[in-house]
Amino acid sequence: MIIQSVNFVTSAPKLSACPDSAWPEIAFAGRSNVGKSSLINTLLNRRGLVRTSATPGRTQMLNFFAINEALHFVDLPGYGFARAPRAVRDQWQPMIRDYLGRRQNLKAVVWLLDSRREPSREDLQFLDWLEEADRPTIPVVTKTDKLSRNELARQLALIARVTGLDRDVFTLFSSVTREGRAELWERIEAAVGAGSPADAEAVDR
Ligand SMILES: Nc1nc2c(ncn2[C@@H]2O[C@H](COP(=O)(O)OP(=O)(O)OP(=O)(O)O)[C@@H](O)[C@H]2O)c(=O)[nH]1
Ligand SMILES: [Mg+2]
Repeated sequence: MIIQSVNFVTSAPKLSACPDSAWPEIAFAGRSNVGKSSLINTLLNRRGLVRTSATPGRTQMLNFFAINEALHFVDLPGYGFARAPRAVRDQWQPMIRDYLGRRQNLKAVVWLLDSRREPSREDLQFLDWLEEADRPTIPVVTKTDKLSRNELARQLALIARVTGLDRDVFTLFSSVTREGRAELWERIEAAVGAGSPADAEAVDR
């Protein structure tokens, strides 16, 4: 995909506040600090577009971005941030489950796991919700630059075992080295269903 325009659209606190749009939509989910915002910025070649921060859990809403006036990316609020205020945590689960279960134009969820961590109870719960909602899922392992190839192979085996997924389903990604960027774009384009083979090769590198 050649990226001609990227615009922030809105932050929605619940499903009913999401943009009324027929554009296909791709959501990005994972625990707080897993690297969602960094990954979206890397995909879009826009360094500061999606706010990345060292303070986990700041983004508590569904953040919509318009790509080429044809596609929405949604940065979902991260889970696993125990210190968020109680009221915020109580709202999070119904908001996310509503969105996953009922958002019509949602084509796939890019699900991020940190390469250095064992998947948590919350990661596995989120995977259950994706399966319940019957959403196409694109699993990604992030921050691969932080591990040696040996360590990465070991972690990938652990992640595959704990999630019950085949290790080949994970795209390895780094926002530092940009490893995995082209592969992830291909998977996103396949999910959106837009891509002729020519389109897929035109990924903006
Ligand atoms: N080395 C390395 N650091 C990364 C990578 N991706 C993200 N980070 C760092 O990890 C921290 C969290 O990244 P974010 O992209 O803000 O993570 P997030 O999932 O959006 O976090 P929340 O919005 O708080 O849930 C930041 O300090 C990033 O610079 C990566 O691929 N490699
Ligand atoms: Mg973020």
